[in-house]
Amino acid sequence: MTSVSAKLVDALAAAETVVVLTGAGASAESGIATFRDPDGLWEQFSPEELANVEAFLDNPTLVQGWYRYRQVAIEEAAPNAGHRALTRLEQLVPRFACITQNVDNLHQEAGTERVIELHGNIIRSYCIDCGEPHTLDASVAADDDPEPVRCDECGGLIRPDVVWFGERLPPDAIASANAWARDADVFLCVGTSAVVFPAADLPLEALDHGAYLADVNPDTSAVSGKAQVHLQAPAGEALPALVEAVAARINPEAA
Ligand code: BV8
Ligand code: ZN
Repeated sequence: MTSVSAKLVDALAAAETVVVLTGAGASAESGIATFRDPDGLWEQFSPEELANVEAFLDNPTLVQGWYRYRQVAIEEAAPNAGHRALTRLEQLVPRFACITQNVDNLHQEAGTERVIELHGNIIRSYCIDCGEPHTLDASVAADDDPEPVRCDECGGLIRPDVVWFGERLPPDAIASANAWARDADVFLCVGTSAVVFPAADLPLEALDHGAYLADVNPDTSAVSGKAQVHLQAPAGEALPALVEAVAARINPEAA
């Protein structure tokens, strides 16, 4: 039985506003590779080569192929117990927001209502010239067609609706995320190394505004040392146990 910290359960049970920031680790137990772990995406591919607009314009077929490859993995994946526990936590507390760096749509598929996507969503694509929404058909393997996928309207290149390095985050998403971080009574970091900005500023923003900060990560992240509690366990184990304890605290008769 994963140990849950009594102090964190107290803080969550008493909280008006709970905010969560998730990273690739939250989807690891759904079979989606993280970025920086030993077998992570950045082991095989480099962000410089693939996750920026220059690389895309240099070699659109390669970058489209890489996103199709990830889309296949994401379409085959299902939310894990960690995603589902966050959906339950949202139903237990008065105000809740899940801010995610993930582009895999798994929080939404787990039924979480308020999901703030900081880095976009891999399921959506659009034309870089006319902006027409489009889909990058994951079933078409990259090497089948050397020609990049183009817009039927204007012939422009189709790109995934994700935020690449060097690109501005969606202004409304980052503004909303900062507002929730400042309002948080409890701020939970789940499965993030917290090294990509401005997302990594959010837990610090919450701390500066008096939030109780917790980190759920089997390894040590850039915020573990600043957190009041570090649950060193996989999210799919730590979160169900934690939310169960909070539910029992909030309505003991239901427990
Ligand atoms: C911008 C979408 C400017 C695409 C992504 C300040 C200082 C230094 C650098 C910068 C700075 N400000 C900006 C920068 C540059 C850059 C940046 O931060 N670079 C870093 C690398 C130093 N930031 C940007 O470029 C941003 N844009 O600044 O624009 C601007 C402003 C105005 C106008 C014009 C321009 C854009 C950043 C977003 C890039 N896009 N993703 C795609 O997915 O393809 S980032 C991508 O990588 C993810 O979204 C995520 O954010 C990041 C990966 O981090 P994590 O998700 O945390 O994953 P990671 O693998 O690292 O860690 C996983 C963790 O989980 C580990 O700790 C592991 O232990 C843990 N774990 C594993 N298993 C489990 C687990 N935890 C729980 N349970 C488990 N089972
Ligand atoms: Zn177009």
